[in-house]
Amino acid sequence: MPDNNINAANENEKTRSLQEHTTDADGQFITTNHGVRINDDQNSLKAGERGPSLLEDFILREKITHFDHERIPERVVHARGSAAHGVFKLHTDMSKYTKAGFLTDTNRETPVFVRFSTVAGSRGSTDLARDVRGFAVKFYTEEGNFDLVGNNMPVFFIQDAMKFPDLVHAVKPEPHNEIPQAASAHDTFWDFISNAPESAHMIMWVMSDRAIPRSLRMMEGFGVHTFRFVNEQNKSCFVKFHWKPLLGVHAVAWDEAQNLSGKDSDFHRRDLWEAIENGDFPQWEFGVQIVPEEDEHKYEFDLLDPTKLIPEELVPVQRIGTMTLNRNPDNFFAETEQVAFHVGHVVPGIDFSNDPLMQGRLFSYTDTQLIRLGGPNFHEIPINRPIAPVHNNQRDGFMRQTINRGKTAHSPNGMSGGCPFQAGKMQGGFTSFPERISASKVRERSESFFDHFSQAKLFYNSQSDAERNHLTDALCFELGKVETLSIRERMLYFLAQIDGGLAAAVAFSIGMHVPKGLQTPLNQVVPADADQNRYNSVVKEGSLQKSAALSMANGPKDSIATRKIAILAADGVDETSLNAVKNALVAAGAGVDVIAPRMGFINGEKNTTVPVSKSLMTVASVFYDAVYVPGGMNSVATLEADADAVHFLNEAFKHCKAIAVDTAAMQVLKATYFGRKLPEDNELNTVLMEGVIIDAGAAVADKFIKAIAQHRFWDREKARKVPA
Ligand code: HDD
Repeated sequence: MPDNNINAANENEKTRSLQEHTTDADGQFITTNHGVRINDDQNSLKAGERGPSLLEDFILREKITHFDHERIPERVVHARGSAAHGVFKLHTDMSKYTKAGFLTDTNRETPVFVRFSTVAGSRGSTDLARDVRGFAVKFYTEEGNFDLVGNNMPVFFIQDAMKFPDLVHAVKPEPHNEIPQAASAHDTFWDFISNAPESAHMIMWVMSDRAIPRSLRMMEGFGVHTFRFVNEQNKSCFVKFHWKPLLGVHAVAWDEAQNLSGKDSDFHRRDLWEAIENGDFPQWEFGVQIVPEEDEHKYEFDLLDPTKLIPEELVPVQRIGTMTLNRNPDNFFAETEQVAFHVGHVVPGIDFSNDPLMQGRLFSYTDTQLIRLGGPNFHEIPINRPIAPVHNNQRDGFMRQTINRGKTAHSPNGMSGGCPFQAGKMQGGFTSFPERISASKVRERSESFFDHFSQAKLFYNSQSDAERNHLTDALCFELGKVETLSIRERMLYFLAQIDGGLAAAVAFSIGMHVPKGLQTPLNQVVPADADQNRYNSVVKEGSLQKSAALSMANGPKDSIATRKIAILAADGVDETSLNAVKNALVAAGAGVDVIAPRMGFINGEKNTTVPVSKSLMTVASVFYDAVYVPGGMNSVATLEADADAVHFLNEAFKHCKAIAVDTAAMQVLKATYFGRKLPEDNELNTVLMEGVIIDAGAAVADKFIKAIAQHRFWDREKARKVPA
């Protein structure tokens, strides 16, 4: 087959393998699982119309039995998730570093399946929890599946997999009463953290707005660990993987997140689904940071320590390809729920490092699939099947689907001519990088892992003022919910190692003082490896003080593509302005909803009808990125008197969103908390009214579009006076 056909064929291969297992009931008769047509699926078999049901009713028994067994255990972590199919297209050949085909052949398109998730909550929990987001990508490459099982944060809480069950037990709902769901704001989590100074850097990330993304489409992704690339000459280098979203990295406000959790706990899932249905395919650039093998010990941190990142100022991220998510799953359970990722799914050209967190993960993922998916044949579930052919002597087990022909299931064999053959290096067989190791067997952690606070400081110092305020507020919220005083105290001591001002601000909010030393000797409650000395690690001289890449404020802000804009209107609206602004927003790539007190249609002041997308009863400003109020005397009079409409604007203002108001709709603005102050309050006008655009008719559109592209006007929070 010519080369270009191979790519198309492979891309189709995955779709075909899924389609072979897809059924569509259109125009079909209902049958039992064994293919017998059913003539009545609504009534059980009874002895007489009013008599008892009969045991012989195999149709009833099959239906109920299958139903009784519908649930499988949810993932022990990352239970709540949403996924999509897509394609990865390489644009920069990486053969200098790796022999992985999907990273060397720029003509290939590699099918992918990506699952995003929260970590702590159960399967039905809210999308908007303050949490890390999982970002797991399965590449169906021609040489087998490569899973990049990462997160939207580049570091992790702990350095050794040995501590993972403790971390997870601590963050999950407390065992006695199973409270709280999908939240880290409780005693056990902070008890663990306060005793694990290695988590300092990750805590900065989790308390930052990265933990409350605006959209799954607007998150970065990271492979977290240092991996190895291995090229054809068997030369290796270290590599960190990155995903950079083309839509930029954006977050919601914490108050908004909490509000959304009640109003639409599927907010992220819906957003991803709808974007793909609308053809607004989310895209990420795939990036790599390459570190030559000889530079392994060049940095102040250890490349094997998963609580550290490599600042982009030290090693730039090279963008090498683009991932596009272009198809929603057909069936949530079959695909999103049954997909099984594993850090150990690598292909020739990619290898592991000795990061002790990664090493533990190499065991955990297959083990968890065995219990979650019920046996060793989960690789046969359509979503997990590679497009590369599978041949080996593994056999049988629960739910085996492959029908292996022939007499042999052993190797070496003569009976089958030695098949399946081992693939030598020239035939693409996987060979582990022959890293030289000479060491004693110890349960120890390397000294090079002991600096816990330098990068926590780096992160904190790299944030914009607004981001730092949000991070501080998040800690005040979380520790404010902690009931045990000694935990709060330890946390204040912990925070003081990162930034004195941060610790003082949190201490003030939770009504305590930052302790000078630790009141509770840690070695009484935790093993020696968390002793007080480890809290006192010093930022090394000459360290990088700031890294621009760590702040979301530095991201691109030049597009309103796929943003959701609300237009508030009622009967009598000035439809000319409404349509002009709406058309301009749509032309710039945004989605627009006309929202009115009731659904159906409203009449414009020129007597044309305007279709209504949603009623004020069913939506809220938290579903939108910005809001516009056109003129029209009757519409304005109605909205001014409508508490929901006024609340909509107040809330949008509180959450620092762009707001546009026609000069003919000033009455509505005046009915709001912030608009009431307009005429006399100049101090508010400058900072706080940034992002509030007042103009006549279509003239609003240009300024409004520029404002929406800014995402948020966080400076408004300085006043902290806005109720909503
Ligand atoms: Fe994990 C799931 C990411 C550390 C054990 N993990 C899971 C998922 C993601 C991550 C994205 C969900 C995959 C999906 O969508 O199905 N995990 C991470 C990252 C880590 C990490 C980025 C640190 C860098 N994980 C980690 C450790 C262990 C595990 C240290 C155990 C030693 N993770 C699991 C698991 C899960 C899992 C128990 C639960 C469900 C699953 O694997 O399939 O095996």
